[in-house]
Amino acid sequence: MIIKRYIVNSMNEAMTRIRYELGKDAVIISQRKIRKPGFMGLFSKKILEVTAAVENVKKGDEQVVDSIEAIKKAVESVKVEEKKVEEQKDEAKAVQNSEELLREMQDMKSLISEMMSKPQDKTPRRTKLQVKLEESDINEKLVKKLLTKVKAVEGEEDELQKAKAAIEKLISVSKAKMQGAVVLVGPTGVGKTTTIAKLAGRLSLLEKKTVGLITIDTYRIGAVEQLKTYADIMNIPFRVVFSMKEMETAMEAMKDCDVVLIDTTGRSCKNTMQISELRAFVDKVNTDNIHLVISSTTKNRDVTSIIEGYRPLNYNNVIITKLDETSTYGSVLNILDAAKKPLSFITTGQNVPDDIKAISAAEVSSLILGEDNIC
Ligand SMILES: Nc1nc2c(ncn2[C@@H]2O[C@H](COP(=O)(O)OP(=O)(O)OP(=O)(O)O)[C@@H](O)[C@H]2O)c(=O)[nH]1
Ligand SMILES: [Mg+2]
Repeated sequence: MIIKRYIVNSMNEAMTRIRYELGKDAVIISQRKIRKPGFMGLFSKKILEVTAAVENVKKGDEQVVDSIEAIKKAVESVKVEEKKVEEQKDEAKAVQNSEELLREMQDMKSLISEMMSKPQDKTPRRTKLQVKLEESDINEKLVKKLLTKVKAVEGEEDELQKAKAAIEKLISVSKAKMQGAVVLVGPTGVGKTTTIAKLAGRLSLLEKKTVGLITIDTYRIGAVEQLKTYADIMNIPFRVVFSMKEMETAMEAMKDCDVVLIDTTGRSCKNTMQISELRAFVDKVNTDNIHLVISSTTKNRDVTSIIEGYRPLNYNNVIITKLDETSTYGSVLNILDAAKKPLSFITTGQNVPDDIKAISAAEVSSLILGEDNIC
């Protein structure tokens, strides 16, 4: 007897193959619906397993051997089938496990995002005043200092008024007179020359003082045309000095001027050589009217290195420029607090001689707190 198993899509297909392979005498001994073996079989439609048998036409021993072989094969195929069913069960289990894992991960994910979106209760809430001070770009250290001061003040007035008073107390303005030699030092491009031109214009045109201009240009950069042009327009004496000797002669030549404004070329505050060279010139001038010029647009982080880098020049005033280029004025406070020197002027634009003024501590405070602005 020959027994053979067929995996087919339909009974028709089974019949055709059985007829062809086993002949017309073959009989179907079993049929059942199964799924395709393998992982993908789980998701496909069922197929048919048909087992058919036919009497062997061979005779004698041969027939016996064939029958035994056929039975062995049938047993084997049943075993294989059972193994496949077991494997399918395992795969189904694995799928179920990974689905569970996925669900757990999704739960965790939504839990985390829920936690992230909730306000962190541990960090103390920022008060309105703190937000205002921080938004004006006052540095962290000063914001803390101001908040402590505001808290310490007793009285009815609101926090903003207390803060305004506290800021005012931190600011000192200069009473320096524009008399004798006045030196401007500071980083490149902050507006030293423009400020000198503005001062020269005001002093000579409005205050009717006699003014002299000197530029210290040890590097012979030739960046003196700018000031020379202003000097020519205002009809005031102008000298460029390249050496200590020339410095002496220039000062001597202008000794009758009410004010001698001395411009310097920008130096890197990190280059101590350049700074000490400049110091020699400034010492020669022998004045206590030295102004550090610094821009209000200077990054907080750079303020300290500029303030400290120019310290050897013994500046005793600070001029803050380009207030028209910023919308927050906290940097004014940062600069003055770091320098511990009074503010002599602020500049508010490129127009010579208009865009310069001396400003009171109360006005600076109003600017910082947004009660006033420059433009
Ligand atoms: N917006 C604005 N620009 C200014 C102000 N002051 C100066 N500037 C401009 O800044 C640029 C540099 O000005 P300078 O006066 O040449 O600067 P400096 O400090 O003399 O520069 P160095 O001589 O190179 O060290 C120029 O384009 C000026 O017009 C200001 O108050 N506001
Ligand atoms: Mg200049």
